[in-house]
Amino acid sequence: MTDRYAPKPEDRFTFGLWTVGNPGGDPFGPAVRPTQDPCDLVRKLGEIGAWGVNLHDNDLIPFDASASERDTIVGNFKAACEESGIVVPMATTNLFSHPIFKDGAFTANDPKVRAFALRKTMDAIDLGVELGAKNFVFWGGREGTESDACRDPRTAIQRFRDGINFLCEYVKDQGYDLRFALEAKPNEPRGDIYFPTTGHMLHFIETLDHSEMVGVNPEVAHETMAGLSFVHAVGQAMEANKLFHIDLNSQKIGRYDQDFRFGAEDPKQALLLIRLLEGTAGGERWEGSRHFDAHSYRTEDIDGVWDFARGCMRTYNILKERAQAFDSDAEVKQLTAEMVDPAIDPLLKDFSPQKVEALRSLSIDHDAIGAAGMQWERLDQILIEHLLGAR
Ligand code: GLT
Ligand code: MN
Ligand code: MN
Repeated sequence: MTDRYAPKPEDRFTFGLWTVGNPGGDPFGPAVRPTQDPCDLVRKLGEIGAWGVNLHDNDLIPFDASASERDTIVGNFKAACEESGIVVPMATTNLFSHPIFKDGAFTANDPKVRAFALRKTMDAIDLGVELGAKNFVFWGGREGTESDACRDPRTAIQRFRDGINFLCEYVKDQGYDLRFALEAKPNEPRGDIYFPTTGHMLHFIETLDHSEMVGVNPEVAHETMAGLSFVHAVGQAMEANKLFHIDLNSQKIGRYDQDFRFGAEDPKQALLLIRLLEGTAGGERWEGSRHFDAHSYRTEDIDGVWDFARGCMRTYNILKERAQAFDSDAEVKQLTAEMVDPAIDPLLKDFSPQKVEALRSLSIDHDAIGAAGMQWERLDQILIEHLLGAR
């Protein structure tokens, strides 16, 4: 019997080398799993049905590697990807682990640090393009403060803009086909990180010299840490044509960045997210990678890591089926049918003095409208029943 939830290449599921390779260390204890060879990770990803793998420069190439060591490592990695049918759709730079970045990379006060960050990122861009990446992520984990006495936040924003503008020009100058995706996070590892939410990033992007090359990479856990609706953030990014990449995982509100298995904490929100991405309620399907930026619990050994990875993909496909069932439910269609009033709708946009008059002369029974129930309780119960497989 075929498993209808089995991942297929067209599902476009991707994992980071840093996700399935996460050895389980945390601020209170060391690694609990052995370091895995990136080529082995890629082979295993191919085996379990993933489509792609994403990486930071230093997930593959050690920070201090020589040019010839780098070339050997990259050659072996490319061969492993080809053998396994795995692509590399996204790459990024590690601008957070080395102590030089302890007070930021592009926003650091020391120009030498900012120069080092630009150099390292250009190298990582070259690597990403060599591996076939079309998206390049910027997660500024160290771009923030504990004490704002050290820097005017306006200066930090200007420096970050200078850095991204410089790198956009680098990409153009090299003739690369590459876009940037900016990833927000409110805090951790810094006390506060600049551009804490996807909304902040969306505004910042509009101030760039080549804003058309730059979009966002929202992450479930990061938006949830900020206490915000991930579905709304992704919806706003999609509406602006700025959803370039997405980090799927799960997270309890108000905690550290948990990066749990997709769907583990809030399956209802995960279903609503998939509904948006897959366009089951109407609207265009989003065609990018379904990237899992998550890792296995620290309680697990290597087998548990692959249970985790299979679980991310399986939950996505189960919830996709549930979202399709919900949106083809006749009662849902009836409850959510768009209310159209040809006499009123044209008055609601494109100002004219005549429309002001027409709006003022409309007869609207506000008390009757205010008294009528919306039936969203009924609608949400139907959603829950689809989610639980009871309908
Ligand atoms: C790091 C972070 C993630 C980012 C990765 C890309 S690195 O694991 O926690 O949210 O997406 O830099
Ligand atoms: Mn992320
Ligand atoms: Mn995270």
